Amino acid sequence: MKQQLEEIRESAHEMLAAASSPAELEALRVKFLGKKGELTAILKQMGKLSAQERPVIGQLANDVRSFIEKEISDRSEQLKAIEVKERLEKEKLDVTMPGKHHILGQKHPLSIVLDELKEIFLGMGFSIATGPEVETDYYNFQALNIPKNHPARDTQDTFYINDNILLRTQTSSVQIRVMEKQKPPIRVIAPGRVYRSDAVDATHSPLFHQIEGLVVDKGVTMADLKGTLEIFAQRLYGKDSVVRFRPHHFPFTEPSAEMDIQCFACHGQGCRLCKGEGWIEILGCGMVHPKVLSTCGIDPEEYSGFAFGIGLERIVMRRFNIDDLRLFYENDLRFLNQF
Ligand code: 2NL
Repeated sequence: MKQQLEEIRESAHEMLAAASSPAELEALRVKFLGKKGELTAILKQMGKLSAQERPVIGQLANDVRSFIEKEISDRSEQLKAIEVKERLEKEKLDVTMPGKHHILGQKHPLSIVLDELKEIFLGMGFSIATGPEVETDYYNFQALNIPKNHPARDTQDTFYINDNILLRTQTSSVQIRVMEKQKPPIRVIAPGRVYRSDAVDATHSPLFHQIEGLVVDKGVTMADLKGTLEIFAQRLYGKDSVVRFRPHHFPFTEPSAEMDIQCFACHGQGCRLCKGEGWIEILGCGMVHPKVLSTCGIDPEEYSGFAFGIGLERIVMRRFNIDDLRLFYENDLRFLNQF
């Protein structure tokens, strides 16, 4: 029996040292110390021993039990320490590593000026309206008093998708949708991309940007148009800016005009910037044609309105002295980083 106990001690020592998980340790505890374990099995045979042998073997059995219990708890501590060490190793973080530097982008020159224009009109009580770039013939042309066969519809200029669907050639279509849905008073601007089938060169692009504006209410007159657009010009180009209105023609406004600003380089004398004219064209405008109002369900006897259209690219080119439109769309960082 003494030898059996020594063997149990020996094999427990070996197996515990090899155990590599808490589950394995628990299995070994049951194997050696459990109710049906090896040590218990020996103790059950103590009755067969003589009175002199019993305390000696009993003492030995207790020693073996304490020995195994201690080995189990030691090994358990060891395994925990190993686990912590492995986790620390895996989650190691070097806080002295240098940070990653991201290259920051910046506003596109078109966006810089567009945001400025929006801010000016928002400050005058306008709201911003948007709409689809793929439009129907009705919203892009018919509702704007541009009938079939009108030269403005020339297939040379318009990207048709089919007989009825096209890429919008101005953002007026957005304002037609506003007038259909909303009762006057209306005060909106419609900024966005527009499309014309132009060959690309320094001053032409099949995609460009426009801001149109529309005001409809009772008693709106040409004086409101002139006052609003003059203040707009002065906010954009400075308090001392001088503007003039020249008669023009658009199918969707009557009367129609173009607004020029006196050249800020030569004050009207004529120079390279204004090509000797003394004046620079800024926008087209006019009183909304009665036919356009009634097409949208607004009674032209009760209401009147004015509208205007501004080409964004030309304004930005003059602002930053950019001589080629293509630079706006090529996304060359050497260009974009200058703004
Ligand atoms: C230009 C001329 C203009 C409008 C756009 C407009 C819109 C509606 C009704 C009437 Cl819904 N008119 N828009 C009016 C006059 C001129 O744009 O040269 N743009 C660059």
